[in-house]
Amino acid sequence: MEQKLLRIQARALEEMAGAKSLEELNEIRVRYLGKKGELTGVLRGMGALSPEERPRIGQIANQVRDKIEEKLNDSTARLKDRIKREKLAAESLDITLPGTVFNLGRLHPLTVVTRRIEDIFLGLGFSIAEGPEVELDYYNFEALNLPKDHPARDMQDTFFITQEVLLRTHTSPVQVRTMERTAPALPVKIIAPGKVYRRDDDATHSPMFHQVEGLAVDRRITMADLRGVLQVFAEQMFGPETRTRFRPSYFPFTEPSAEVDISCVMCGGRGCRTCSHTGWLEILGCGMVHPRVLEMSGYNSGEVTGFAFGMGVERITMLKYGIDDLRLLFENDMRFLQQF
Ligand code: 2NL
Repeated sequence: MEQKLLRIQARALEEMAGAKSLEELNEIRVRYLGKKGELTGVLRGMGALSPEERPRIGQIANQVRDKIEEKLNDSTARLKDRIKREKLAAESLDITLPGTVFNLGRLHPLTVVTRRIEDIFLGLGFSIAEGPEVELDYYNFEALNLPKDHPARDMQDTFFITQEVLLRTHTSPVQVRTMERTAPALPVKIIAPGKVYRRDDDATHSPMFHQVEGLAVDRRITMADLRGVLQVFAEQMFGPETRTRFRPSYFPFTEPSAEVDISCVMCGGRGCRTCSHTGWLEILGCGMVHPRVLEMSGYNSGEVTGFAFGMGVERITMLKYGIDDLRLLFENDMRFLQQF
């Protein structure tokens, strides 16, 4: 009987070693340890043994059962582990790989400054107006008191599409269109930010650049209003210590006209390389809207007045951040852009 038990054990272990699936292992378990299994069969036959033999064979039978059980559990665990590892290896997605690094985007300095300008004028009660970059000669020039033969048209070398269609050289046409739509209602208080185009391309000029123009039309608008608005703008843009000064100038669409300087952002007005030792930096042009411009857009120049101004966003940006070369703003070099 002892021999029989040991042979069963040897055969069970051998079959287990060859098992290739969990199902096979389970079949082996049933075949040896199950209710109708081989080992169970042998144990039933123990009734025929003598009382002296019974405990010894009983002990051997228990050892054989324990051994088979232990090895079965062992094999099952090992097989489960192998199946898991094979499944992982077959997966196309390895979740332990380092993740993809996404670069965070940011706003271009010209966008940052345009938005800052917009915020300041929104705070002063202005609205934002927009219009086409491909314009009619009429809105870009004629309606601004620049007839076809006017020499001041040469001040802004123009990209023409046809005789009457061009790329706007300033955002003034947006303001003309707004006045035309609004007149005779009052007031008009708008800024017009956007791209403008001039046939210029060198170290200090780009054929495409950005402008923000402003316009206020109402009864009794004076140059004092213009002065006050631009002083607030300068302080909010460049700091509360910033001073401004107006110098007489000429634009065909304003009379009188002025150029506005701020005290130098680098030296505070004491004089340095940035301000050519004058203490002042030019930031924009402005004036009182020419009566003919008001009339052409539908306003009675005997009843209403207005002020207007225009600034280059590139110039403001360069002054605000101390950028010394205009071209840096258009090259899209990440080493430059990542500083903002
Ligand atoms: C500059 C000067 C200026 C204006 C723009 C304007 C617009 C209308 C009527 C009258 Cl609709 N004027 N715009 C006035 C004065 C100066 O821009 O140096 N810009 C960069």
